[in-house]
Amino acid sequence: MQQPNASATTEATTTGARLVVDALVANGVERVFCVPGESYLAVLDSLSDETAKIETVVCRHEAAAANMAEAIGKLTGRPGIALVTRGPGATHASIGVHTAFQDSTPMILLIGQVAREQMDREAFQEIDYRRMFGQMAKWVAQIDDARRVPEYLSHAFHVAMSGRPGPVVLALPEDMLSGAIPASEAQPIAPSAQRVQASPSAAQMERVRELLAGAKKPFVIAGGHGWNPQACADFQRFVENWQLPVGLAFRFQDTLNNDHPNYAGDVGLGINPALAKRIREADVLLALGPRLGESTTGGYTLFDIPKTKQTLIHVHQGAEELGRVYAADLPIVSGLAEIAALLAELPAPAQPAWGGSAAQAHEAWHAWRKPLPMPGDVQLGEVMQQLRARLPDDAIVTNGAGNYATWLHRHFAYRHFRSQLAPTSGAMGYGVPAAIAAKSQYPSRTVVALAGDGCFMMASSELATAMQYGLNVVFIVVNNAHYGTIRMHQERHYPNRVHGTQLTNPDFAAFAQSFGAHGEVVTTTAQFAPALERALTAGKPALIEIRVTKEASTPAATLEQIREAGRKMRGE
Ligand SMILES: Cc1ncc(C[n+]2csc(CCOP(=O)(O)OP(=O)(O)O)c2C)c(N)n1
Repeated sequence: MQQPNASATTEATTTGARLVVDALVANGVERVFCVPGESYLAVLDSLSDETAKIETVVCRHEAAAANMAEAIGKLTGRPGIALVTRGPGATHASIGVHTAFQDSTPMILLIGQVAREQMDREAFQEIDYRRMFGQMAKWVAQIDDARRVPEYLSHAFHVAMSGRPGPVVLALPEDMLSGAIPASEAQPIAPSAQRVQASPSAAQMERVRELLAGAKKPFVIAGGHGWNPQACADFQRFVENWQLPVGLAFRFQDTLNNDHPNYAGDVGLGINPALAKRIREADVLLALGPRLGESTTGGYTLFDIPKTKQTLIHVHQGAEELGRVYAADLPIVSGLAEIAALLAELPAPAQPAWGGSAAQAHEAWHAWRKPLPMPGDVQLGEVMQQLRARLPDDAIVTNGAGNYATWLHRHFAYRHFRSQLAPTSGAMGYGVPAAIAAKSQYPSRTVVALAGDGCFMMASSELATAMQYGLNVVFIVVNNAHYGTIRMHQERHYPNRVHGTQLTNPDFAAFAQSFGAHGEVVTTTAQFAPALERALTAGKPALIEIRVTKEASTPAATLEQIREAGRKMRGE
């Protein structure tokens, strides 16, 4: 007698969760960062079958998990993956998505969503992520049909890495993840996604050559996401052949070795006035990769809007970014590796009219790097130079937002591609998780997280994550017992009316020790180098608290001077 449904009972089944994990494996994902939630238990369960291929790094806060995924995207050029629960988890994680968007970083945020049958009732922790992340993500989708998981994941990887890279958010309804479906009905898993980028045309390259060859005072600003070691090497060859001075866009200071004789400094917040002058006076400007956003243009003051005085060649990976603020004379949509390879071969004039200007610009950078004396017993500029002298060239140094970072940007020199992890979005709380992610990705590289006391406390619970996974990051906390950047603005606009910027802090060394990490305090410049040595050789995560005075507001100004400058500005 024939058995009813014999084939159905024996047919292999799969789940949405299994297909999600299969797609991660197919894309070579090595680790995911998460805070668990009941909404995506099925994904955790599938991940538990793949521990040989994918490490699950469990974090203490979703902001940190998302920042870690973002940092992996910055470091590797392939999307970092964060997994969070619905509502509260997704809202916490949103800062990492915002940073990935502003920094053009490939990243995928996977969110457990309420079950399909509960949707649109404002069920427990329900959010419509398409609306929530609409402006913040490059693409947001919800996968309602488990059979189509392979298609959505493949698209997510492609979108995150291609054109102008960015974050993708995928909402995964709980029952879609856990319900069994016949394996034969599911789409096959796509092969690993490839980055899709345009290349410039031969005519465009010829025009680049003509414009540069006709220049008297050309200048290059390089940066943006999308470089790789080969692209950087090609770029270096190009600027050497053409003897061009090079500035690096805000927080993309590791695109060219800063010790290179053509390096002119960073084009970011607190720019060297001599460099700003050089850029303003340039006749041909090649912007290679950066967006020319607010921080790279001195708050949109470096160039005329919409038509720059300089002949502008703007190369960007996304067409939508060209002409956004500045109407370029020669806009080029291209991947950076693609154009760098062609630039390396671009025939250069034997005796360029601007010969010697790169050397002058580099000299000016050296002068700018010399630390100025600051109030108090710790000279942060010298500390940054000591840090540079002790760290290997490929060490990764991370930071978040705060005036403390201006000493790093000004006095430290980045010598290796992707040795800087810092948010152009200006997000506090980034440096600590980014450093932990970097150490998990490159265990043999030295990783240092520089943070202000405010910045550090936004992610300090992740010390537990560093301990849990044996990730020996050195955390340096510059403690001035206030939100110094905001106090600076406060003194400038509302002199002597200090409100909402004071902080009472823990004993940071004891705090680190309570996690089992090494911790110590530095109160003079001379104490830093030996403390760094002990931290680097502690054999466990280590924290150095550097106590500085509030008066040391920026590398060039005291609070008192800022207050006075504010008064003058208002004509008081
Ligand atoms: C997530 C986030 N919240 C608030 C701000 C606004 N903000 C910018 S810098 C800053 C103070 C940073 O303080 P701290 O880390 O102690 O560094 P400091 O400026 O004192 O060197 C604040 C509150 C921000 N950029 N990011």
